[in-house]
Amino acid sequence: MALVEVKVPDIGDFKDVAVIEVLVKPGDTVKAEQSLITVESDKASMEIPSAAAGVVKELKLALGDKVNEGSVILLLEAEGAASSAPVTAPAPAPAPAAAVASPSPAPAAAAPAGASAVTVVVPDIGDFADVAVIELFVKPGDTVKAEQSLITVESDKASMEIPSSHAGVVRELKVALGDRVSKGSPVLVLDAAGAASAPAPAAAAPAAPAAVPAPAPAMPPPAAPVAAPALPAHEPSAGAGKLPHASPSVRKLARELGVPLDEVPASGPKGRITHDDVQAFVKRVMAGDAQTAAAAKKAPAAAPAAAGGAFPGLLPWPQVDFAKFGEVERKDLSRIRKISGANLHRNWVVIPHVTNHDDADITDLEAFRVQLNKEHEKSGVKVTMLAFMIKAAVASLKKFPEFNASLDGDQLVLKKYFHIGFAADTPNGLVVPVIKDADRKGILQISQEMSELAKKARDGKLSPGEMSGGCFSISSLGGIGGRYFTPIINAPEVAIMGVCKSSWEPKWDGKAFVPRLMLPLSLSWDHRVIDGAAAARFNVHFSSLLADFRRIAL
Ligand code: CAO
Repeated sequence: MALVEVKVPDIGDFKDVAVIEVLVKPGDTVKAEQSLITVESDKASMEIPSAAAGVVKELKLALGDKVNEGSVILLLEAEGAASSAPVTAPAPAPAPAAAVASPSPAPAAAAPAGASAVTVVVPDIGDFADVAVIELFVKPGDTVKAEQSLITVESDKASMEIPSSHAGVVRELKVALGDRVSKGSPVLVLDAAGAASAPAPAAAAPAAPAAVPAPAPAMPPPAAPVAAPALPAHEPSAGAGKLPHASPSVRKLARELGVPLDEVPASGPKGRITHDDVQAFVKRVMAGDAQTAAAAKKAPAAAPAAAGGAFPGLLPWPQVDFAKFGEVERKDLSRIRKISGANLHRNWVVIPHVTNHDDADITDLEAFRVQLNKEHEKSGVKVTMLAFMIKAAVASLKKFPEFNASLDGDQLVLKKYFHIGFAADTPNGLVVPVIKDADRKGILQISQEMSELAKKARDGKLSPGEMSGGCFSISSLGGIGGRYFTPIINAPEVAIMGVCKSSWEPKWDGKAFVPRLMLPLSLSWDHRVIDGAAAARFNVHFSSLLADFRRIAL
């Protein structure tokens, strides 16, 4: 065993930056590449990894200290070193992910797109090329300042916020979540403040900074300290469940509001805490919803495999070397699965779910559906049971308004609009496109929209707008099979209808058993908002509408 000084490696343009987080303490065992501290400038933050594995003997800095390349972070009793004399750790072979991805501070370029319109493009972002857009901070109509963050991009090593080159009003977004961008890709078109008579330089012209404000791209925190190839990809990063993963502007917002980031449940990709998460946390606390806040505190940000003990008092997630038992293959989770997984996990943990099961007699409705499809064979529109259920959901929400609601602290937000989401199974995971204003649409129009949205979902082309604003969701496994299940509520909605495959069953009509086509229903509801009696009534009403669809008109 040898004592090793672990120092701040080459961190590019970062000079004299403050230590804002110390992630280890004396006695902790750390792995090589595990994050030790987070440093932050006014524009960016970065986690500094350990150059070696070992046990922390002494911290050589404290919160608030300013550090540079070469500053000593801590003394480590390094694993496997022969000498016991203090030595200086070798410069970490893999540079920290953030430093690898360090963007050059070149100004963002802009190009004119009309009298006063400028196209804000991705500036020189160093080694970042073809990186995914994972957060959009602005929308059309928003007023932005020069240097305000517009989007976050993320590679497999690090993430980075892209700032605006101009102040102005957003006219049009040129990117959507999941799009891939490189230097020069258009981000948005801006009606630039005072830009009408001041033509901006050509796109990607960082050499002409005079006409363009010079926003240095914000420097990212690396996605996780496991970025370096030295560590097996599947190895859970120590303490990953505790390290808040957030961009610099989110950290700044949290500091301004006094929000402890490590207590904020994350909804972003890779367990990233977003602006909305911080705001939602503040709202909950301000509303005094202690129960929700406490539950939210405990909701782990990441998948259980990475959470390892995120629930105090529970055993850590089992770490098993599966290869010991037989051949295995490791596959990264898709982006959609990670996002939906984090949302489903939060909803399951935070919402007190109850599920009521019932059956609807759809004998007559199925006959009508078959006839309708024959009549409209040539139109190319296929009507499935789901379209009728969307209409039945609208009528039921009208009769039971507390199902068309969302909790906001101590208040219930009752919605006067009727946007119905439907779960769609895609090769990359589950998404929930939304049929907007379903109350104003007929069965054929709903069927048509549904098939278009389902196709877009399968092709990975749904826009965020097509997946937002839902009031109530339907999850239909009817095309596949099964009997009943317990769907997870799609927060902030308060109920979801799960549907399985209909089957012919003998039903007693008072004189004889007759064959009836029965549709199994599973309604999950939020017990903070809805009571069991209301849920049973909702199901009975929903079933009665499907049993006799003329009742929809009542
Ligand atoms: N009972 C019996 N048959 C049913 C049925 C039901 N409840 N619902 C649909 N079917 C039939 C359809 O009529 C169709 O039959 P034909 O091919 O003979 O015409 C077949 O099943 C396939 O239907 P579909 O699944 O393509 O169409 P849909 O409108 O019912 O569903 C969509 C569309 C996108 C919702 C669906 O394809 C899908 O992705 N379902 C999975 C949703 C999911 O994963 N939910 C679980 C989420 S976890 O909470």
